[in-house]
Amino acid sequence: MSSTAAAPPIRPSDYLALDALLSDEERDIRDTVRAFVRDKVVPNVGEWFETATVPLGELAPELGRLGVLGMHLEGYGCAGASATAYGLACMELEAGDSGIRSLVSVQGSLAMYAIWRWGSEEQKQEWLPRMAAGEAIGCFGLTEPDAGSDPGSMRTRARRDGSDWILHGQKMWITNGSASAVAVVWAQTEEGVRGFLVPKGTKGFATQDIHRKLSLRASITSELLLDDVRLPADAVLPEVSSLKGPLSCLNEARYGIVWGAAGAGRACYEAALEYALERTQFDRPIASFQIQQQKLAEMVLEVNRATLVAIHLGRMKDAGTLRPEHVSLGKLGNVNGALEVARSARQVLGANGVTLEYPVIRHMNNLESVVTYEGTADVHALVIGGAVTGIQAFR
Ligand code: TGC
Ligand code: FAD
Repeated sequence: MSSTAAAPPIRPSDYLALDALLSDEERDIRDTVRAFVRDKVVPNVGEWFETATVPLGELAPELGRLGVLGMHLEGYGCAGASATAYGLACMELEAGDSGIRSLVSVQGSLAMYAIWRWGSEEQKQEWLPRMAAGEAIGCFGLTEPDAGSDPGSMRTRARRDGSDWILHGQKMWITNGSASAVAVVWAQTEEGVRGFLVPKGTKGFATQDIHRKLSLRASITSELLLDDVRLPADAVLPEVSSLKGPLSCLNEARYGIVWGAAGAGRACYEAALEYALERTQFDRPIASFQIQQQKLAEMVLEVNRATLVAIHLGRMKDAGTLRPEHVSLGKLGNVNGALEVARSARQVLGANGVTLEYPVIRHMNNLESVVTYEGTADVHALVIGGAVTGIQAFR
């Protein structure tokens, strides 16, 4: 190996020089979202988390103007960006807070994607432009009190009544629920699982927020109560009548989480590195102690590993070769990895690590939801196990 110029120094913020794997356009998009998060999210999110509020009325239109709502969808006011660009946006949003990435994921990858992929032209025209602009918020109702990992056991039912539908049941743990202008609700019917668009204010439809969460506090989580809700024939998503409908949306959102978790992990690593260099004990910065350096080495390793996986899956998605089993590997590895980084970073910060003055414990607590929603770590392990053994172990 010969070299004429000195190698550039390692950059702690980009150890493996992964920036070089991105195009100029991708870096521009990433930097734009990063600046938004730095200016609008980071200064406020500690307070939102503490008070369990999030100013969705202001944030959603701002995110719409930023172009990240339904960013990877084509037409209807959506940006039509590549999967990799969308992933980079998710990474930056979640480096701010998982709740903000959740808002964007649920809006774009779950509610909007369901309409975009399985809706009628009229439904798309009615909802997608307003949702892309952040003028209408959407939610995605799949989980129920007794049907979480096994959505096929859902009890919410819809039956035909003349040309109308009557929808009855309950959905649980629904992000953005009470703030939504439209709920995408999945229900059993005689024809299989179907999706229904339920506008806010429809008679018989109510929401109730879930309180006392110690995770994802800068995010609204609600129950949806559907008491014989009468809906017109055109409320049903016409193009799907099986569990494939909601599961196809989950593939999109889980893909965003692969990137988002890498962002949350990065934020924790950067906070720990900065703190370790500044904090002095025994007359030396704690970064000079081997035990702390080992923690930082493992953090930077994990953040770079997760980012590489995300970029690879992004390239596969853009090439049309990404499969749900690949997404499961990314979600399982990157969320578990981010949790390890967050827990280790929290220790580096000592007592300061338990306060909201620093981002670490907020990320750590958020990631406890991220590891559970969109398929628990166990569910994704079983998807991967099924793929490598050929034996399905869910039942
Ligand atoms: P199974 O019998 O295997 O399949 C039923 C039908 O679905 C199709 N299918 C898929 N289609 C698209 N993508 C996938 N990943 C798919 N997996 C299966 C399959 O081909 C079949 O189609 P058809 O037409 O033949 O009927 O389904 P199963 O009942 O055995 O379930 C498999 C399992 C366990 C993997 C699935 O149920 C699952 O993923 N469970 C986890 C549930 C989950 O992730 N819920 C998330 C709710 S939403 C949420 O958490 C939002 S959080 C907020 C945020 O994102 O920020
Ligand atoms: P369960 O399915 O009851 O699982 C309990 C435990 O059993 C887990 O450890 C699980 O891994 C394990 N387990 C289950 N089945 C198996 C098996 N076959 N083999 C081995 N272990 C198994 N849902 C929505 O529809 N829309 C939303 O917007 C939404 N937002 C959410 C926001 C937050 C903050 C949270 C926390 C959840 C949200 N969810 C949402 C719900 C989420 O998707 C579910 O919590 C998740 O799918 C798991 O379901 P569960 O909580 O009922 O756990």
